[in-house]
Amino acid sequence: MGFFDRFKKSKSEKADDPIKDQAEQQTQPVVDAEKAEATPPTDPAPIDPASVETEPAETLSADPEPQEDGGAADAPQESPAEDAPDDNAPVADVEIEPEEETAPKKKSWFSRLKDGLGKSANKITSNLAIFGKPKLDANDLEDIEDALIMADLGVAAAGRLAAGLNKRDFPEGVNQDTLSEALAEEVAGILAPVAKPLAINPDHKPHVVMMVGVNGSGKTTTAGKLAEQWRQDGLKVTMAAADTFRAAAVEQLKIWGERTGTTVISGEPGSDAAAVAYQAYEQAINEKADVLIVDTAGRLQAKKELMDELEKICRVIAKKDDAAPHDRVIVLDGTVGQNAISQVSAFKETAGLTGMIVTKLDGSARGGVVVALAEEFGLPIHAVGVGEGKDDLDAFNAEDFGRALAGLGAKE
Ligand SMILES: Nc1nc2c(ncn2[C@@H]2O[C@H](COP(=O)(O)OP(=O)(O)OP(=O)(O)O)[C@@H](O)[C@H]2O)c(=O)[nH]1
Ligand SMILES: [Mg+2]
Repeated sequence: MGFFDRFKKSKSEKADDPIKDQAEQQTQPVVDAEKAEATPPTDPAPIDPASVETEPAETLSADPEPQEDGGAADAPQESPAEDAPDDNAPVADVEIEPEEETAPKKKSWFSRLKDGLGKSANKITSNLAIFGKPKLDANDLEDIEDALIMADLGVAAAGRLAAGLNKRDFPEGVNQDTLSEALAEEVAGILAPVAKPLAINPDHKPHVVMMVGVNGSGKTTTAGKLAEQWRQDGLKVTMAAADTFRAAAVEQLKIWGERTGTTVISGEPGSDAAAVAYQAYEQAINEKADVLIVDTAGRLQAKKELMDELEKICRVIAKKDDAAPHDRVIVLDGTVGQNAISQVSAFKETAGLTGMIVTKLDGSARGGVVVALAEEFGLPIHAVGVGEGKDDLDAFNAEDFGRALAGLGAKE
């Protein structure tokens, strides 16, 4: 059973469980770096055993080394995109599904994706009111292209989609339905080559997945969601808290570790992120973990020294296995629109990205950017996030996305 099917199945069985409530739930022990059999890396400064965290991080409330990019941490939800438009749905305003007691049944994955992309779909379909024509003319095509650009699909993809529509016959004439169906198919055609689930290679023990991205894009939450998914697959998952800038980041990952039954390895806030990642890798190897997820700190793509740190993490991890980190996944906030393009460009250069995950598509008016990303980079899109719960991540499905973006129902 594939990622998508499995999630469809599991979603109907499970209720949402926002992380905010998790702190109150019973906790499971978390393994600290202290327990790792540490062979300090030669490249980064080795972790001083005395600095390795032995106490719960609640005492460490201040940022030992505040992030220069202003990404600090207390406001991770804020979009870093300066050009984000007013119609962005702030995370705080996103309606979270009610708890189990009040939610008799969770919506299907497709309905949630369709709801999430509803604003983008409206932007497109409200501009496609073409009725009763036998075929599309040049003006129609121009209007369609404009509507797609306004819905964040980007100039290149919009042009390609309009050209694709231009080549089509409409035996039943052009109307809202036939045009939406055709558009959904054209969009799916662009997305299909990049819709690739994040596959764990069993020959890698562990398979190392590094999460990167700008502040607040959803890295830690997505790490937790992936841990849950892989744990459900029967894999042994370890997570490394390589966001050492702030104590709250470590705590946040530990909560995800508790709620997903996953080991979390952390160093002391302020310690060298590369050293923590290396030590976690060693421990994961020793414990025969199947997957190691390395959660890194958010960083603005323009800050060179912070981007250099990512290179260092990769370099140090590669000392154990040339091919590691095996996946370097950028997590993108789906509400930032075209800014996602420049984020991918910068991180691709520094971290050698292997794939993307787009979050916060619930309530984003800018989900069309996923098509622009596919057209621009051709990098795999592994999954999309539509909520804060541990089950709110699913494999990226080109056909579903195309239909939801065109405002259509699921394919029968
Ligand atoms: N609505 C919604 N919220 C999400 C989604 N993914 C993450 N969030 C929320 O976005 C906020 C930021 O998520 P984090 O996972 O902390 O982001 P991050 O990239 O780790 O942030 P930094 O470590 O500060 O860079 C949190 O409030 C998450 O609950 C999603 O798919 N939908
Ligand atoms: Mg984080």
